[in-house]
Order: sequence, then C-alpha cells, then structure tokens
Amino acid sequence: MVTVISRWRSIHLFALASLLLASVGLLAAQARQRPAQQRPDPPPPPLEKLKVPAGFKIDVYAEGVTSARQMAIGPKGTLFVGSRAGGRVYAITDADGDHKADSVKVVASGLTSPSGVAFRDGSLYVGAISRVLRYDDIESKLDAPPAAVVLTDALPTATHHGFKFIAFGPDGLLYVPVGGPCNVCERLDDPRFATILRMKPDGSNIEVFASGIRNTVGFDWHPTTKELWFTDNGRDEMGDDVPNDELNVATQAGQHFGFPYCHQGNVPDPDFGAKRPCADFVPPAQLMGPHVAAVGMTFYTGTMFPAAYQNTVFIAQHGSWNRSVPLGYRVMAAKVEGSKVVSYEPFVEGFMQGIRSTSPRGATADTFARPASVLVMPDGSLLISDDQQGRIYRVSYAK
Ligand SMILES: [Ca+2]
Ligand SMILES: [Ca+2]
Repeated sequence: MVTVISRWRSIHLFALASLLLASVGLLAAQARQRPAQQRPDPPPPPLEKLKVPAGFKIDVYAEGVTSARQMAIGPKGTLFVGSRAGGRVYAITDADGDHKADSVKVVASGLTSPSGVAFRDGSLYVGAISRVLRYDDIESKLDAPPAAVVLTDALPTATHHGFKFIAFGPDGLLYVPVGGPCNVCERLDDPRFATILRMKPDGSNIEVFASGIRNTVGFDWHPTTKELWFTDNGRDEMGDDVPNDELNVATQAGQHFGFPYCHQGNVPDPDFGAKRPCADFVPPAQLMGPHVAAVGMTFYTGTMFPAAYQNTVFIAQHGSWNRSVPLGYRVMAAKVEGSKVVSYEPFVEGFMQGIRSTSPRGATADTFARPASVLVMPDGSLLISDDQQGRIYRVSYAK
C-alpha cells in the first residue's frame, strides 16, 4: 500500500514537474517571439503627485525618448536630446505649437552613450564618451541626417563617469568634461581625468579649463557675470551624510576644486586627504545634499516665470543609490547673487514615491521618473528630461 501511494505520488510529481517545464518553455518561446518595439508603453505618470510652486504647472511634453539626458534647442525649435543607453540622439518637434511633441525622430544611432548635446551655428554637437561629433545643417535634414564630422576621438574611453554634458561658453569654445574614472582615485598619469576641458568648435586646441572635479554632468554660465557654474557629484562609500554634492563657480581658468583630496570644501578624503589640505582648493558655492546625484543644470533666462526666477539655477537631481534613506529625485532652484547662492529650495518634487528595496549599500527608491537634465525653452517654459521612462516634462507658469 505504501509503495502504491508513493508510486502515485511520484507519478503526480513527475506530471506536475513536466507541466511546469512546459509552461516555462512556452513563456520563453513567447518572450523570444515578441518584438521589443511591441512592449507596452509605461503607464502614464501620476502628474498629480508632483509638487510645483503656486502658479506653476507640469505636463508631459514628449514620450518615447529612451534614456533621455541632455537637451539642446535649434533656432527652428527642434529639441535635440542625447541618451545614455541605446546609443541614440533624438530630434523632437512640436509643429502645431500646443506644447506637446508631435514627432520624435532618431537622428543618430549606434553611438556609445551620446548623452551630451549642444547646438551652434546650424550644427548639432554630440559628446559620446571619447568622441565629439558634429552634424551640419541638421535641422533641415531631420529625415535624412548627415554623416557625423568627427571633431575628436581621442578623449579618454573610460565609461565610468565618462558620460558627457557639453556646452558652448560665452568665449565661443566648447566645454567638455572628463570625470574621474572611479569612485575616488588620483590619476596623475592623465591630467584630463576629473576636469572640464575646452576646445575650439573644430575640436582643436583642447586644454584643461578647471580640475579637481569628480564628475560634472551639468554646467552653465551666469548670464551677466559670465562665470561658469557647475554641479559635481560627491564620492560614495563614506556614509549617508558625507560628502555633499556641490554647486561650484569657476571665476577664472586654472582653478582646482578638490577631488580626490578634499570633498565639499571641508572633508579630507580618507585615502588622499593627507596629500593636500582643503585650503588648497576652491570650496563649493552650495552644498546640495549627500548622494543626491546633481546632474544637468541651467540658469533661468526666460520671461514666462515670475521675475524673482531670473538667473535662478535649476538643477536636476537624479537621486541616491548609496544612502539608507533615498534623497534627490527632484529639481532644485538655487537663487544666486554674484558668485553667492542666497537660497536653495525644491522646485519640482514627487518623482519618488517611497522605497522599492534595500541593500547594505543603500536603498533603491520607488520612482516613476529620474530627472537627468533641464532646458529653458524659447517661450520661457522649463523642460526636464527623465532617463528612467524616456519622457520630457514641461513646467509652465500662468498668473
Ligand atoms: Ca504638438
Ligand atoms: Ca569640490
């Protein structure tokens, strides 16, 4: 009797296991057959959860912009968007002027993390890790984009902190950063690491403009002082609260901002701090919070927002990973007077809904968007790129 029961049990178990295996095989086959482009769109974002100051409104401007990072605008109103994953540069148009995109086109593909974009004299410039590329007369050729002119392909190839944000300065030079290829390291072998470089628009005369910068992926020039302001991401693995990400001001060429020796102006690095004191370096203009991942930034130069926002710095914060309580995932507003910050407050909050999971190295936030960069549109609205779900948000103001 015992034998019969156990035999029946074995048969049942065998049948059950076969059924499971068959199901798994079927699911795998279905997954293989399903083309990637037929994946369902992400659900619409819960815009009602976003907090903006009184009088402001936030909407979705564009979708389907996978891994959207830096944005640049052409004189005909085309929005160009670089991306970190997927290798593409996008061109977005709003032909009917209702402040929602009508068309999202791919104008370059197959590039290595073309996250940085700038526009100048009819040409689109793209920063893709070790290369800077130029696409001439592109705004009239969106359906048949020209081949890239390679301005340089000799920047460091390290992808760790190699993702670019690029912009033209008031001096007409193109500014291109190269992050430190590490959490913290001293790379005396190549003085281009942990710097902001600048070059002529044809890619020649590459020189170091500022050094001691761990990883900047956001900068802009003050509209009246013409000084360069830039974000810098602080190092990890020193705990929840140290060091802060920095907002810095370069008042002249050749300044050193501390990395890897000194963080946030007053915290010597545990490994490299004994080599050079904090007093040797330019301290930040503003501490922005630990691990917030301050990335793209812009001065506000439009006329749509109230006058108090003139020359305010908007800063996209991608959000923490190396912190037990997530921080960031927002757009901040820093009001400045001369080279000083006089206030630093949230401008758009609510992309983070809570905590998804935790590990010994930090909590993963539950988010529906991660701000990557910001851009002032010609009408004075502010665009925010989201590289999590590939959207562009638009913040507008009405009295
Ligand atoms: Ca439209
Ligand atoms: Ca610094």
